[in-house]
Amino acid sequence: MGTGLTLPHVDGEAQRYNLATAHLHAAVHADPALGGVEVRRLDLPFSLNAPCFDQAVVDEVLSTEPDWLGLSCYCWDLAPLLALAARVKALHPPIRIVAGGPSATFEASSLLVNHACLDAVVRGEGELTLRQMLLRDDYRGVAGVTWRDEQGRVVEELDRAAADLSDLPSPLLEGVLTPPRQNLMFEFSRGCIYRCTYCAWKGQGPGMRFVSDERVGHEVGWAVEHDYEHAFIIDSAINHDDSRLERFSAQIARADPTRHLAFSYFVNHSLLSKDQARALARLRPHEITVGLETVNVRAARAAGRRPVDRDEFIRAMDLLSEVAPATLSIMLGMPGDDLEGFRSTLDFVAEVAERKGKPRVRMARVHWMLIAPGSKMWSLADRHGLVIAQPGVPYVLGSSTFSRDQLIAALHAMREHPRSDLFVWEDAEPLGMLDPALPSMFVAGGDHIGGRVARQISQTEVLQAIRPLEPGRWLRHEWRVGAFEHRHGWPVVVLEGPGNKRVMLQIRPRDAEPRPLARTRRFDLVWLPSGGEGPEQHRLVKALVELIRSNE
Ligand code: B12
Ligand SMILES: C[S@@+](CC[C@H](N)C(=O)[O-])C[C@H]1O[C@@H](n2cnc3c(N)ncnc32)[C@H](O)[C@@H]1O
Ligand code: SF4
Repeated sequence: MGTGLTLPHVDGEAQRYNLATAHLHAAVHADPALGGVEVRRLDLPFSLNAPCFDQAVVDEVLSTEPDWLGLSCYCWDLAPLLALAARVKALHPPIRIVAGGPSATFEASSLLVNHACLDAVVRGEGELTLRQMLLRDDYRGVAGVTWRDEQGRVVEELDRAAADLSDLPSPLLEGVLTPPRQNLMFEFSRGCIYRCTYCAWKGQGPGMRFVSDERVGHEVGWAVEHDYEHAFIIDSAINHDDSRLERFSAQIARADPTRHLAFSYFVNHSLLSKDQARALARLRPHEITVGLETVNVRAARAAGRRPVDRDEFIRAMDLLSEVAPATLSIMLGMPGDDLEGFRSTLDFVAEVAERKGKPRVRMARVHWMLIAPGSKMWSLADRHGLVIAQPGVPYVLGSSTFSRDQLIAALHAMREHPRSDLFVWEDAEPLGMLDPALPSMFVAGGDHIGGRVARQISQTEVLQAIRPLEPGRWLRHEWRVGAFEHRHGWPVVVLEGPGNKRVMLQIRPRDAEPRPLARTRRFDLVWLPSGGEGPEQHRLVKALVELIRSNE
């Protein structure tokens, strides 16, 4: 089969990448029956400030000569991806364009009705569906797919049963993904035991599924071998199941006996026990996030969550403090919440933080409420008088209990709170939607959209930074400067050595990175993996950093 499949994913910012397309790539790669399918994942530069793709991107997609184009759609990139798809289809009509991801899953029919460029939408998990489509070289009749027939009618195939995660290959172990050093993500389970009304986190099917214990060990082993220092476990929480947590932490301890890797993950406070804390203590902690969300009973009820029992929460934080101080996460603008309720939540965070003994709270991340399409709250929006931002990220800009003015007052309450030092504001975007003067008052500090706006760095700036080096120039021991490359929107200086050895040093704007290899007056320098990082590469990268410093 000579099928080419191109999966564009967008990553115009610091360390982001699309994990979904890596999973899909791995699934195709590991299937011997799909040996003839060539998958190309394209990293498309994209900025949330100017969410569109230019002609160069269209050309890049077409240059891969794909038979299929797969779009991985989230609320922040759905519109630009659809516009891109329309242009690609116009220039190359035989291509079959398939959309997937959370922002396609729950709007499959309307997307097909409104976007003639789309041939099909894959609902939910994509690995098995995509494999089957490629095997048949057709989307018709494949479970999990919605498509449009020749008469323009939308056909919805049956839902696909959730996959057994032990049947799905790992993108890391399959060799199709080498994440940026600062952003290794592990997915050890899918699903959640809860059904918060505002969440569409794997809205399909109940319960949770886990990868095998061996897979946990192998992926952690891979990360240690590749000298990663940090991993983010994206699971809804890692302590939903006692015996699973016990086995899981034992696997990690075996695979990383020197605790080289630090972990960031979510825990569910209502399940924390002494035994769980002991199991968690085996993992070197980086950031342990606990969803407090709100202490307002009405808001919790509207969210479908059990109202927080303050004493129980405090006991859980006491236990967790033996492992590490937690990051609490709370939300602003929850349906049913109001200014007073939000203030009480801020006060409760401060109360927990001020408990004597080991520090309980590292910080509290404050998220601006958004209502995911496909969630229950999406269909209850009118009942709660929700004003939802559209298009793009569906932020709540007001509700029947929390007016727009009160939301602004809540921002001030946070800033003027005696423990304002605890609160890290995550989302800059909705501020400008409420009042154009607000963004300058509040700096978004989290790693979400607002915190990171990519400054472009030109080739001239790079040439100046590394002068007198330039592409083509020979160095000692048969090394030379290769052509500049671009990753995630920023330039990479490449050194090429004998035997295909490479050194890749990325130049990012200063303070774009939490922990770069080196920070100079103007830049954050990030050493990208290139398959071999021996002593020779260490020396070269160090010399490059020194050169950039001395040129400044
Ligand atoms: C990791 C993660 C992040 C990371 C990285 C995000 C990134 N840029 O990739 C961080 C922390 C930065 C983040 C931030 C945000 N996130 Co987030 N995040 C996730 C999380 C936990 C995992 C996503 C993931 O990679 N999963 C693993 C892959 C394998 O699963 P998947 O994405 O579902 O993909 C499968 C299918 O959807 C399908 N599929 C996907 N693409 C395609 C394409 C094709 C062609 C096919 C056939 C199938 C297919 O197949 C895949 C494999 O089965 C999800 C929740 C979840 N567990 O899904 C939320 C989630 C994606 N995030 C969400 C949101 C809203 C946000 C924020 C806007 C929140 C905020 N308030 O700031 C920000 C903004 C992101 C940005 N652009 O900057 C929502 C998205 C809702 C939507 N409809 O788009 C989710 C679903 C959580 C939720 N509340 O429901 N997030
Ligand atoms: C991405 S979730 C993952 C952790 C965990 N599964 C949870 O929800 O408790 C981390 C935090 O994001 C916030 N969050 C979740 N859904 C949200 C939504 N729809 N709008 C705004 N913030 C949200 C909550 O504060 C939550 O604790
Ligand atoms: S918001 Fe978090 S806890 Fe609630 S259902 Fe979604 S993943 Fe689970």
